[in-house]
Amino acid sequence: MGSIRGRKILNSRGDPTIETEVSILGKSGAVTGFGVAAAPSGASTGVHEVIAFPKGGVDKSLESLEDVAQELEGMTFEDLASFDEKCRELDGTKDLSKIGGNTIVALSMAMAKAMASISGGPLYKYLLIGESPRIPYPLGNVLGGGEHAGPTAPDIQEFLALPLGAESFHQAAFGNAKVHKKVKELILKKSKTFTGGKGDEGAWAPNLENQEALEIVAKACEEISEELGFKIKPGLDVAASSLYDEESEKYEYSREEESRDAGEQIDFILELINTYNLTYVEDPIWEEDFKSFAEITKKVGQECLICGDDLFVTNVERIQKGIENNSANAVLIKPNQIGTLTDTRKAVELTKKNVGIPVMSHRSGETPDTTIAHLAVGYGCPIIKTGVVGGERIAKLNELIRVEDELGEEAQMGEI
Ligand code: 2PG
Ligand code: MG
Repeated sequence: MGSIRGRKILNSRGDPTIETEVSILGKSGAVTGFGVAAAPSGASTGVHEVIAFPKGGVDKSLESLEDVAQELEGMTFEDLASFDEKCRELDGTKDLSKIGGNTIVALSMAMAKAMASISGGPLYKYLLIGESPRIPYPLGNVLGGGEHAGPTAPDIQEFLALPLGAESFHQAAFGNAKVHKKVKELILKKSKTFTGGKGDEGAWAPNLENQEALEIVAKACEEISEELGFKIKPGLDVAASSLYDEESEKYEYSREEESRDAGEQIDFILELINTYNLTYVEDPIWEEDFKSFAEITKKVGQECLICGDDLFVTNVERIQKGIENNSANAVLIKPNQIGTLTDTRKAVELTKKNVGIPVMSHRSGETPDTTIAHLAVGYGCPIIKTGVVGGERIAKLNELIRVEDELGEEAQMGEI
């Protein structure tokens, strides 16, 4: 291969992250392939995720990257899997704490792009699983709180819209944008002092209680569904690990000053699903309780997607444990939780075979990098969670509009 370079860039929160460039040289010594990619970062990270950056942060990662670059220079790689394996080997730790999971994921993504550029086709084609690409439905948060917003916002992290009735990605993305606007209108009716503040992912962050917020989002979905003539349904990312207090063994809702034990949390979530006709609930239970997850999944059947994020952290061993317990019927897929695209692909394949729906996802701290848009299409994930508005969010949405446009007649939405 040719050269590897890295640099410290800004993410959407104004924090530093890493961008890497990979070039591949042909036999004549000329550059034949090139790719550049940046790593995202989470605020509500699962404890079982790989370590994003080693002690010393992005600067330390950049130092390690120089050593990695020296090691890899002159080596050739048949495919992305062998490159990813070599990167893991160079780190040498299971949690990638030496080089940093974010550095390795940025390298893996840049290498995939470089290899795709040699093949002459788009990234999703190079990464394709199965016969044909699939366009995902966009799942986007229109209102939010938790770790992504200030202390007076709701405790629940994300109130989401999922336009499952849309016929195309284009229609679906604009549908979500309309719901986002409608939500602001409805918040203003309820909360006269609302300033239009937003959380990390562009969702409105009002001073409202959890159920007031959900009521607004459900109403907005209903009104916009009626206006547009296709179904947009509400969903939630409870991010319950951030609410759970291991000492009291309770979920602490500070907005309503309520504490719920495991049984009460299960009942509360089931009540929300029934009352608001929710189609998607992510992390309703904290990251170590596979059994309570399973109770909810069993009770909702096929009516609602119960998705594990912090529970699974895109890790095949944890997904396997979820399969043994029947914990969920969907898995959130975040490449930087596990470190390489090869590992990400394995998580998607295992999910499709034994769990249900893989949901490709952004992080709350993002850059305009569009890799996950291609991963969703190539890996055939029927849903992508990537926000509704904001430059770093629409970068992915607009890329998917482009892909859908390029595919023309061939464009098929994923199956749910
Ligand atoms: C989540 C994500 C993305 P974070 O919990 O699903 O919305 O948030 O990146 O902060 O983990
Ligand atoms: Mg989540």
